[in-house]
Amino acid sequence: MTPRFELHAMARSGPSYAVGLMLMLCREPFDYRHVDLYKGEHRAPAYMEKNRFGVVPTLIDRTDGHSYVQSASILQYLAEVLGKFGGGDAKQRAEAREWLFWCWDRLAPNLYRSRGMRLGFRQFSFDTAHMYFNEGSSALKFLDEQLAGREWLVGSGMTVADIGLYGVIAFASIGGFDVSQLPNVLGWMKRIEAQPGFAAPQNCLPGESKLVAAA
Ligand SMILES: N[C@@H](CCC(=O)N[C@@H](CS)C(=O)NCC(=O)O)C(=O)O
Repeated sequence: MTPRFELHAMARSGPSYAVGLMLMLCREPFDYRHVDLYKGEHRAPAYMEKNRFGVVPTLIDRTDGHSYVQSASILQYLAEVLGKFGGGDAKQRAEAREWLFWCWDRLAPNLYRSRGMRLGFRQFSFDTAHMYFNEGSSALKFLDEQLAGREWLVGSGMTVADIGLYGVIAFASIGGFDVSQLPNVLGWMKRIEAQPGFAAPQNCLPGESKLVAAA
């Protein structure tokens, strides 16, 4: 059977991973289309028609063919239409959104820029690199404090807030961040990793296009 969703993404991209992980945790099969950023496929007119921002990921819902973009928004869309990991009520859904907004404000840019520099994709002056690293470290420390005495970021179960932030933090070590020094973050990560359907980045999205990548 043709799966409902088609994910256009790249395996080593954190926001792509977060959406792939959500689909796996929801046990939702999806077709996977590899977008080769190195070849500039994300800037090709056909792709830009699906994603005006020219970035991965893009999720197509074949119910009506609409393209959904921006990983945090995609996670919330999936939570809504699949009825999973959205939060128990309107307040919890708002809280999950707050964490996702915070993630793309304070956490993800600092972690990804530090990672991009280490991998040689981005070049920054010493001071700028230092600023991204310090701000990323402060965001992780804040998260560790917020998780003290809590199992999940929102309410008493896993939500898209946990999945979205996990997708970013799973790549933190490549940026030079040491989460082993953050006991509450570490425990929270282990709880996510223990969920049925969980897949680590290397097992979640393939390096090439694949039909029905998840079952
Ligand atoms: N906020 C966006 C970030 C997407 C993003 O920056 N993706 C990167 C890969 S990790 C990308 O496509 N970069 C290509 C570019 O910026 O040209 C999301 O969450 O979807």
